[in-house]
Amino acid sequence: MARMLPELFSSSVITRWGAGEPVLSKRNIPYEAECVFNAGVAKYQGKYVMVFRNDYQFDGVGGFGRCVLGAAFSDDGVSWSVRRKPFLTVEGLNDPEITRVYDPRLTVMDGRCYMCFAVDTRHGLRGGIAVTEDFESVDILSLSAPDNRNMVLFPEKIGGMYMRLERPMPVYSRGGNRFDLWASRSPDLRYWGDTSLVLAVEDVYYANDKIGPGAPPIRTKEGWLTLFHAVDIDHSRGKNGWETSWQKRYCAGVMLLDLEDPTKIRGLYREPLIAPETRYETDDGFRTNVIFPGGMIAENDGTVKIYYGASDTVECLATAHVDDLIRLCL
Ligand code: BMA
Repeated sequence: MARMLPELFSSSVITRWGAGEPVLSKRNIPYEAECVFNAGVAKYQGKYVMVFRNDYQFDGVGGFGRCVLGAAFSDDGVSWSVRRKPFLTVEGLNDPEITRVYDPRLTVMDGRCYMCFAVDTRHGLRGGIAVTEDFESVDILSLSAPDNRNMVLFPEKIGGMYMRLERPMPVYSRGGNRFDLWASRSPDLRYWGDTSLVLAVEDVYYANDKIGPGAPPIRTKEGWLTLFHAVDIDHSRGKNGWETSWQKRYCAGVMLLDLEDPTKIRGLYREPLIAPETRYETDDGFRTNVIFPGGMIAENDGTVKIYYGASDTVECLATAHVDDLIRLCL
């Protein structure tokens, strides 16, 4: 496919696992699956755990009849063994308002695995926070007011409060699809408030549409290493992927947030961290040119594993050294 303009490139600190081959795709799933992507990943009880989104039953135009969350486990973060049944479905949520559940993000805190996720409901999009012990059932702790999603939890209390990043969608006041990245605090993961703006779309030069959180942040000596997604749109691009009218591009960006007050940005890398470049990212798939980072694992040797959905179709992995990621931001 011809390159999109303006041309955007990944940082040279990024190495794609398998030269951009997926670490998880429909081929790995023991039940009906089509697009397997936008996963949350964490280390939990000595294993890597991944909760991924699986869209299937393509309607031939722009959507899928079904969307479920599946669970997979791994000893090395690369080879995954997928649980035989989906982990969470709309039916499993047992709430007639909810019509779709998607985009899971995992954070381990105090030995428990928390999952943020998005739901479409009959009255708007909501961001949820749940906790699971066994990846078979969840207890829902909170559901936001609509429209809000892309929530991620920090892995510890900060100043005595839980914190999350989130992306509300103010359709009137921002002039359409211009959405920014915000943070809120909570004493108990249930009641959220004290909300403030962290990063606005106009501060990301390679985005002209919207931004939002990506993977849950990880603590480094220089600040909270934080990924986000950043979207640009150009209506002259024409159709890309199987979808009939896809004209957006999603990149992964990186910033460092202040350790004591993560509503303050300590450093922001001005260029994309990961831009769509490989075959799975630009040519193959439902919505091409989408990099959607959802998981980040800091290894003891300084390697950071970054998991991202590619083209809303497969799940890929990139690595970088934590010092290089910090250096980009400062
Ligand atoms: C967003 C979400 C993501 C998806 C992205 C690109 O609005 O639906 O799950 O990856 O669009 O299609």
